[in-house]
Amino acid sequence: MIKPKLWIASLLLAGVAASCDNPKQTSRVQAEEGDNRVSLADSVAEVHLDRIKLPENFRIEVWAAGVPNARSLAKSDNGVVFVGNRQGDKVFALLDEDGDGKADYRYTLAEDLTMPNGVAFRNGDLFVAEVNRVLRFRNIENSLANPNFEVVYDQYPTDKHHGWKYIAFGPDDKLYIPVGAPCNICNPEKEIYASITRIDVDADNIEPEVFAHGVRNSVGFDWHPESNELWFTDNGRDMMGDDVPDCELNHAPQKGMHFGYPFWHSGDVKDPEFGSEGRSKEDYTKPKVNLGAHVAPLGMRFYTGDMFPSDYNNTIFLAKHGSWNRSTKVGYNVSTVSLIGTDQIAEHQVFAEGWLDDESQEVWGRPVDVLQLEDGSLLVSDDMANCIYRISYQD
Ligand SMILES: [Ca+2]
Ligand SMILES: [Ca+2]
Repeated sequence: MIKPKLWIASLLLAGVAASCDNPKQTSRVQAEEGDNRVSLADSVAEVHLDRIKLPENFRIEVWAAGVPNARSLAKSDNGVVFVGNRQGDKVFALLDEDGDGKADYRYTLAEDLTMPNGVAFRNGDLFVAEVNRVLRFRNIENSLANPNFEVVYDQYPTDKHHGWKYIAFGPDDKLYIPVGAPCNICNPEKEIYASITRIDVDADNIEPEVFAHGVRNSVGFDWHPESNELWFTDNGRDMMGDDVPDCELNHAPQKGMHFGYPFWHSGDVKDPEFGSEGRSKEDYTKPKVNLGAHVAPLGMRFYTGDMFPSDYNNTIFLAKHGSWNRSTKVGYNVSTVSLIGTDQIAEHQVFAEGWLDDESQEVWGRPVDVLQLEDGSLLVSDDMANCIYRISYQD
């Protein structure tokens, strides 16, 4: 009989051996040929990676070039990466078949969709959110070359203003779907606007339930790995000047909280048009972090991988897409927010920057979403440079 200690040691050895054979993210899905498949072998991204500044021992490479308007990211259990579009009309699947840390194939899963920005994967199925519809691609890993979808729900508002959606499954197995305010600033009558909703995708009669109120336009969220509580980014209103109000990182530990829009912004900025219609600022939930005005925080995820130094455990990585209406551009980076425990903020800082040249104001790329691969490296999508980066760490 093997002694327990030896038994554990042999398990560990087996783990090490497996990770040596397979040092990077390998997709365990076969790259079937199909009319909707293109090879990415010769795709080149117009990027300036030499300008990207990262903390010591981190490295950035292009993981996939030739991904038009690459927006939200999701990953299947077996390593297929899905990519949504906002300005485009397509949804893509990317496959790194040989596991060398670069995607080899791109499948177009659907086209002629309306702002299919949101992607989420659960139990073998891919879910895609357009402006008013949620689509389901069953058994997607085995149907990349001949994908089919069914419409799960099509009764979300059709407003395109802030109508593109980020989606993700919560710990409660419900699909969380924001509905942005259909304007820069307004107080819509219908409760569903300026909210984060959730639906049970398997219900017979789907009825969105409002989970969080007073959210202007969230395009990124995740649940803390230990508390299982929701954290989300929110984009602040425009036309109040260069520095007001801040975009937000919020924490919603339970259903029914109100985050201030359209009455209060970034905790204590009273809206000049709608502020007097609301209650006092204490009656609304303040942001956990004011992220800066006009930085446009989009995708965010908690880091749970083994590759980065342990300081990064449960740290939030968030993509700042960058300003469009500020006299001097800001954002255009990937930032981190580290926590003490599960709900106190330790630090908010820039992690990767260089897509914007502060001096010349030249911009060559815009981070949109972040996604951790199985090996602990981090993908970052860029809808301007039409590519996906991979950030890795080595001592
Ligand atoms: Ca590859
Ligand atoms: Ca708010």
